[in-house]
Amino acid sequence: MPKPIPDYSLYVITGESFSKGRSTEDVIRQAILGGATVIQLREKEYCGKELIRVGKLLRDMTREMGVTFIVNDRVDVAFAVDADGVHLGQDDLPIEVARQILGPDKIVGISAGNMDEVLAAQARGADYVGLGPVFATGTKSDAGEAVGLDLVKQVCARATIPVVGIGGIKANNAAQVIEAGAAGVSVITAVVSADDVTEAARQLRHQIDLAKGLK
Ligand code: TZP
Ligand code: MG
Repeated sequence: MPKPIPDYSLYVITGESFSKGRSTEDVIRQAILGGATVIQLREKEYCGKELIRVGKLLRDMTREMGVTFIVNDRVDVAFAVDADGVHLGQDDLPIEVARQILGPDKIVGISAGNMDEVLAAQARGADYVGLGPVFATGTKSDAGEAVGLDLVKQVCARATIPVVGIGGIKANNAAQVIEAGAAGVSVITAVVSADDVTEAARQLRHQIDLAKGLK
């Protein structure tokens, strides 16, 4: 049986430093209740031990609540906590190596900032690409210039794997990213920094579902 393609509609990434003192566990539970479909553990400051602790918590929670769980950067952590997959950067382990370690049933995604990176990723067997930053963002200091909706459109027209937009996406511009052809939107601050995390996720999900013609 071919590997099922997850619903990438609302892909929420953790960010403890943007979470206003709330625990990642609480924030992510609220995000899932609001309609997040994928959760990614991304905590650049955590040591391995901390990643495993939080990774196990999120693995159990996402499994119970029926959403996909991805670990950023660390193939070893993804393997150890039995995540659904890993999200790689351009300088992380090669896609083929991550696949070898995790096995054929796991998801291997990668960040891309231009058409060449997207085409290379799909040729190497990536399951999806995170394309961005679509809009300007202050969340990732080295994110680079915004790539804009035109590139999202061009990439989505050529890519054969799902494209998830990332960077500066909020409830008021998420629909444009979906209309450009993206399978979903990926956000940090629009959800984890919101005073009401569940409501923020719900509003984003509403815009995404409307843009997909699901509502
Ligand atoms: N990669 C490209 S932009 C970005 C990452 C991790 C940050 C996204 O954060 P926000 O707050 O949704 O703009
Ligand atoms: Mg990375």
